[in-house]
Amino acid sequence: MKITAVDAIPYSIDYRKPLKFASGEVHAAEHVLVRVHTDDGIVGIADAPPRPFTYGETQRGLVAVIETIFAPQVVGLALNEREIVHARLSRTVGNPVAKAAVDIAIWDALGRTLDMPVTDLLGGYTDRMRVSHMLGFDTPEAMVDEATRMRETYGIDVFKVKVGRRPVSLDTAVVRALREGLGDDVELYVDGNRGWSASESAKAMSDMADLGLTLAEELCPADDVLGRRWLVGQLNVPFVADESAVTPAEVTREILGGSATAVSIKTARSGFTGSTRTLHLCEGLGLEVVMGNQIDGQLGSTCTVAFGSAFELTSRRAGELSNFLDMSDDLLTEPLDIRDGVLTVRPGAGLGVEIDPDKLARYRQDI
Ligand code: MUC
Ligand code: MG
Repeated sequence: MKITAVDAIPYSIDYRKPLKFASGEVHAAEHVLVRVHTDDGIVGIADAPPRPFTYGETQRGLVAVIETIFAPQVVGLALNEREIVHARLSRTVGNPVAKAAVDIAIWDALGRTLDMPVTDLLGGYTDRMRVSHMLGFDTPEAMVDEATRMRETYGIDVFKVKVGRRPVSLDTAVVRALREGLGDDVELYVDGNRGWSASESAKAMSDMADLGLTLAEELCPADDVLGRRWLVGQLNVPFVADESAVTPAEVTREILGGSATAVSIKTARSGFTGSTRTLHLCEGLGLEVVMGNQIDGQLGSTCTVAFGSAFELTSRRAGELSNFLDMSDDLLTEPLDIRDGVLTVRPGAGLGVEIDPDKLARYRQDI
């Protein structure tokens, strides 16, 4: 049960089509595979997707901080000493994706050691989540076509629409076209990645008031403290804190400050341990939560569905679980399968998935 080594392996897999949004764009999954080895010969895995435009972490930075700072802090600990792991990693400010991957790989190793699925260790509430698909910037026609294809092929009927361009009419036209093209049965919500000002956000939400949106996420920066509070106070849908509220302390600050009324939980940046803490805080505060997507591959999406299915509150809403569909390939031996708009948890010990060694050899960038 003792951790003997932690590897951080950079790899790159191209996207078939890039995902574009207000704070950046992603053309390739330049991620890091993290492996935690134990003295029993168990190997736990996790994916670390750097998002430089959001958190300042890069692929090379992830490898460096894991190898030089975090690995030495956890080697020698037992897999079940998770609170000690959390306390040691928390000494370092920032680096959320690097810490999350180390945490998740330890949970996976623990599940494999105990021969139990991680989702059952976490909570075991259900074994599935409805899927929400995230639509990146494009023309109204292309975005309606993509949503239609997702509905026809995978049964997905919940869509998060990226907004935050200028003029705001570029995006409000897209959301209107989606509502008209897909009808009233689909759920639509918007995510601005801080692209608009508070007044632009208010104008856009008022222009879209007849479109039945269910959530608005990070439309303007939380650092525009009074503007954001003014905006959130006038909306009649929950306002989701995503990149502004990564830790429980940040959630507390943003919610009590009136900057948000709901929270996006992303296992890619708070692991299973941090995500559990945030979730329980949200329960205590009576907040809605969304299981978000950090533009995850299949391993990351496996983690999101394992966590989201484990708890009642996280499984209420559709989770953002489908962006891996835009990747040209993946590392898993068996691809994830979205059917009838649902992704089920993989049965089996730990996360229940395996890395294909040939694919890792093809895509790794360190040899
Ligand atoms: C999201 O919900 O914002 C885009 C940037 C990022 O860090 O995550 C994605 C999705
Ligand atoms: Mg977001």
